[in-house]
Amino acid sequence: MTQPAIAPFAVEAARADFPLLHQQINGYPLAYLDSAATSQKPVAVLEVMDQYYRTINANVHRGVYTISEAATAAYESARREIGRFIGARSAKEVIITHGTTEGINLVAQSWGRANLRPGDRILLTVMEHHSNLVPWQLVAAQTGAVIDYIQIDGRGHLALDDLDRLLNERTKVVALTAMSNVLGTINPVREIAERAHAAGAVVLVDGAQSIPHLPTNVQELGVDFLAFSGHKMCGPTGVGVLWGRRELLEAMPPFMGGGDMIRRVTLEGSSWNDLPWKFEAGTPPIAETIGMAAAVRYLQGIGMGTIHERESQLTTYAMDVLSRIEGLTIFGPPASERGGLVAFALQDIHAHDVAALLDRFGVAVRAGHHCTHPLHDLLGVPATVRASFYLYTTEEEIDRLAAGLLECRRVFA
Ligand code: 7TS
Repeated sequence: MTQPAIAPFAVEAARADFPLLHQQINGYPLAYLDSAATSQKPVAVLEVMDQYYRTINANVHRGVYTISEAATAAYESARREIGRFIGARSAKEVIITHGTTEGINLVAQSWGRANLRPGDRILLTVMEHHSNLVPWQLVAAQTGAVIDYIQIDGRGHLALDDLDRLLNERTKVVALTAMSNVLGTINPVREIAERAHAAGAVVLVDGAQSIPHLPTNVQELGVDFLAFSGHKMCGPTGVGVLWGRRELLEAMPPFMGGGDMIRRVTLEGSSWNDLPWKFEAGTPPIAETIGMAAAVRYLQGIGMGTIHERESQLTTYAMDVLSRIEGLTIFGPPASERGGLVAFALQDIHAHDVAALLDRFGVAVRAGHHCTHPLHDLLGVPATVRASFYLYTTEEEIDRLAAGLLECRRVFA
């Protein structure tokens, strides 16, 4: 019996959902290859946000009038939808933040200051984005805790042998990215979480790069905190989620003080609201949260498994095409072991020169250290060029990247 053919991914149909993609830049069709920095937004998200502002815009949790109640209902329903998307047991565990960075700072300051003592260890990895390094450096300085780092091996994987050496009863927290924004490495979060828990540590995962691209279930991952951003997953900027285990969140003090996060305030002191509002001081990003839920529905409509498969195809294709360019060095593991991005250096041509020349052909890539100084120190380069893909990326755009790189070599080398 023959296997049923797998339908090819309908990339043109997906592209039709993203108005921004259909424009010319410098006389060429835009090839947007910077989705790891921020993704483009489908009409479904734009329309939901427009509709919110046109019909029910009002502050939440305050008014007793009709449109304020509608805004509150839409905001709370969006929270539940985003929670279900990651397998949260309860919407109480879903804290709306302004993005991944805020979520990690929340845990470092609230959980960290309450739980870390001098000499306690914080375990990070050298491939972390600055937003999963600096908040821990701040809380280490405040509490006297010490940071250890898991190194990476020559293939760009975490050196898990380090775990045996570095994990011990002083390790109170392990914080790591599920997917590197430079190497593309997909980390074995579940295995690390099991080992961290066995040593008595809590585990925070930076899901900024993984949530938009990989199916994720927090119960299966077995972690304690997960932070991610709306804007990298087809949603708007200015909104994100911190998911945390209820027992941990219940025990944590507030991160910021202000309206909405309190139960009662007197001139002598205050008591706190219930979860999740205890951590949501001030007016939340209402339209953005509703937009983020629309992005979740959009991604689910396509299917996270389908998105991951399509990106694997694109990454395999890109690594094949790029590896044929003489003088080009790709950093990180093989295509089968990474998410949809490729960072590279082209001879010793500066990454910014490469990106600027590519822009002349309408090809948008990111150049720089991508907020990972320690990782670039380790790679021994000041900057890399990064092309990153999403469900709307085409092979033709990757071909244009490659053609632009050949032109770079001709111009600069
Ligand atoms: N963690 C990782 C792994 C990231 O890639 C990013 C953003 C963040 C955290 C921070 O997310 P934010 O939404 O709070 O800013 N990464 C990138 C990037 O690679 N290029 O631009 C932003």
